Amino acid sequence: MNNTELINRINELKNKRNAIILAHNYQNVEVQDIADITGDSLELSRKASQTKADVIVFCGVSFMAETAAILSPEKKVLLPDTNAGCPLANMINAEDVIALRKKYPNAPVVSYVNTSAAVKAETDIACTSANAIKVVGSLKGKEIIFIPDKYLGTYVQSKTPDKKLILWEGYCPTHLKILPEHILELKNKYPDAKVIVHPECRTEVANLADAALSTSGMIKYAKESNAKTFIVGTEIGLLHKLKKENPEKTFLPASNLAVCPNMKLITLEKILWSLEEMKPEVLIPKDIREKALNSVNRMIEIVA
Ligand code: CIZ
Repeated sequence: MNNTELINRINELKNKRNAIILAHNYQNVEVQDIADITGDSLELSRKASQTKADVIVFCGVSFMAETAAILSPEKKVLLPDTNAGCPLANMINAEDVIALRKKYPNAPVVSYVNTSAAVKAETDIACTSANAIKVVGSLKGKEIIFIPDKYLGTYVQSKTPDKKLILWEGYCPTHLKILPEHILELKNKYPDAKVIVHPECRTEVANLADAALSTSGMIKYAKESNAKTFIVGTEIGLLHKLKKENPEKTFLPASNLAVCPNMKLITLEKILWSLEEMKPEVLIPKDIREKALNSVNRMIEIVA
């Protein structure tokens, strides 16, 4: 089947199943183009939960599909490739969180959305890169356990000096591929360009940026800025949406190496198979889902 045939068949099945297709900002271009909604993981999961769809096809990685399942227990959530995991999320498990709590009994646990449902179930409150500073700032007490991304944690710490964050040694291998020399080289060539990077980047990279922002934050910044050229330090999939929404502006990837191999596992063929067979389904045990929902809802209450 060629792409047009694949897309026609996907659309037929999508209507038959009353399904909605969500694509994360880091997805393959052709997947973003057929999605009903594109965005960051929380935005996608929240918007999908407000629809009447019976089925969510989540084109992203597993923790994102789990977040959708946490917020939409009455819907069937499909992740077209079960190998689409997240190395950062896999760097911490529920037992690690329990051990951290024992070591720091008075410190609340904030977990970045890039964690499994089982980890979220053991934490007090979730956060995204867009709201982490607000979430941390809302908590009482000085010591706060922040998991699992040490670079996002370091960035949040720099913005919340009255708190003491206890960090976990987690990192995103894709964002670590962006090096300070990549930014400096491009900045040298395009001195008027604005540098926007994701806070999962190395601290030396974040320190060179005009702004460290989530993917949704970068989309907003690019739209509102008067600058004509942007050096973008995140997974290169985001450039598709930036270019589409701002055709008169230029977006340069900080590094072409910043490609998440897990995100790119989702293809049109796999979306079609998923809709044909109605699997692989994301299933979360009820007790874990309910506890994880508490930590997600606490975040939503703070940022809503
Ligand atoms: O929450 C998300 O979608 C992630 C992992 C990144 C972002 O900034 O959108």
